[in-house]
Amino acid sequence: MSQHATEANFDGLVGPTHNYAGLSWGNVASKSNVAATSNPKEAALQGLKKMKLLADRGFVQGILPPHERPHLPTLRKLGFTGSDGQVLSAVARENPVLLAAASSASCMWTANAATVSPSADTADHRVHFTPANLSAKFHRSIEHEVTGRSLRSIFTDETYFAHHPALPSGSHFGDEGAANHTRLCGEYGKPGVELFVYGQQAFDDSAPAPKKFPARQTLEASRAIARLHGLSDERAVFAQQNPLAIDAGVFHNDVIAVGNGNVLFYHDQAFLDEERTLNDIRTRLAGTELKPVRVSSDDVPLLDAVASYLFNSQLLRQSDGSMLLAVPGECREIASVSAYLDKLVAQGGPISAVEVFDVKQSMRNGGGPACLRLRVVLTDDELKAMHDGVILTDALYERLNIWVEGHYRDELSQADLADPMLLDESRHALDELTGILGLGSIYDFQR
Ligand code: SUG
Repeated sequence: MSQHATEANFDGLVGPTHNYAGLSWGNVASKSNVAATSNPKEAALQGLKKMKLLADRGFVQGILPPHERPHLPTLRKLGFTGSDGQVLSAVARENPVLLAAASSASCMWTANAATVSPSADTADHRVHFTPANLSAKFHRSIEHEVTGRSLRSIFTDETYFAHHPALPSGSHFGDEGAANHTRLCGEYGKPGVELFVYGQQAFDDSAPAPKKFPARQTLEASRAIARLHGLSDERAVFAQQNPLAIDAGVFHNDVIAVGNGNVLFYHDQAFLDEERTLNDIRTRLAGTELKPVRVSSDDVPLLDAVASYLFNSQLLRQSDGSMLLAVPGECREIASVSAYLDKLVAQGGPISAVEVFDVKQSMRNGGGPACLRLRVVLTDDELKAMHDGVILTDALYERLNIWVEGHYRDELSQADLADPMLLDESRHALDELTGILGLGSIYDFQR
């Protein structure tokens, strides 16, 4: 028995401490913009505008709130003591990079918030959520607890929703969430195939692995998520990412591939074994024809794909069944990619339209349109059961624009992170936000 279901996108609202700290080795944009001055206000408004444009086109658009940053409880766990102001000045003096890590607004990239399996795929027919442990980077490893709280306060009803804690931390079970997870299907409400892409096998030293940059997702983590979510062998495919792509800056699979419905848009360098990956999907998609849209290196060299974030576009199924590709503005600045996009639309394949979004503030840290959203497929009953205060309406959009204008700075440097006023401003802003979104007390400072 299947029910009508919808794909909802939950975007991370950019937090007041959005900054460029160069924290992500292997993520080219993060490293190349280290110590640039950021504009948190513009970043948040760019994100909201993307959400609004998609909501106006009829897509269900939700919001996940930013986290409390700088995160004083983390700094206290690491031995800093005294008042909040004393903690901030001590860490700024002793280890400014640690202060930046505890201040990162990185939870905005909600493609890394969790892995979500729709109820049509799971053994108990509930929607399953596992926040990603994000073990590969310290600044991201402190996200999963509050992410879990947010998800539980939005998807509370246990009749419909099941929540798991993040996997054990440590590199063996490194898990980066939906950025390495793609669901392919016919109709959203019918059972689909969940493609888990991993960078390396943690317990097998002899298996292929990247040589230069870290592989953040392990096969062992992907398998654990599939087990926890109750996915049978018919519902899950595990494929290794091409190590060469990781070494070229593809730190998540969503920088080189994106799928939706029966369409998989990917670069010829995405997978270690392309043929097997496609075959494994096809055999499980019984009754639904997979439509691969393969981009060759001749059309778009791997480095152009990384620089433009072509594959970090959102692939959205429109009401008439055609696919819209929501690309970052950088795609129109790189000649090979721009020419490819024109060809893509002209050739009359499954992707019929391209729309450009300006998310430059996020892009400078390696986060494109697809990084900024977590997809959750929900049946009509599940949609009714979730907390609707986080769904973007015209009124909420207006309210959040005013909230950003009132609380956010338009300039933030690394030195500013030690300013105790910034901590105060952020806490005030977030306290008001949980009220606006009706989320209850999800932050440590509220407890
Ligand atoms: O984890 N950047 C993020 C970007 C995440 C992009 N997400 C997806 N591809 N789904 C990361 O590397 C940079 C922060 C800094 O350097 O200040 C950062 O965390």
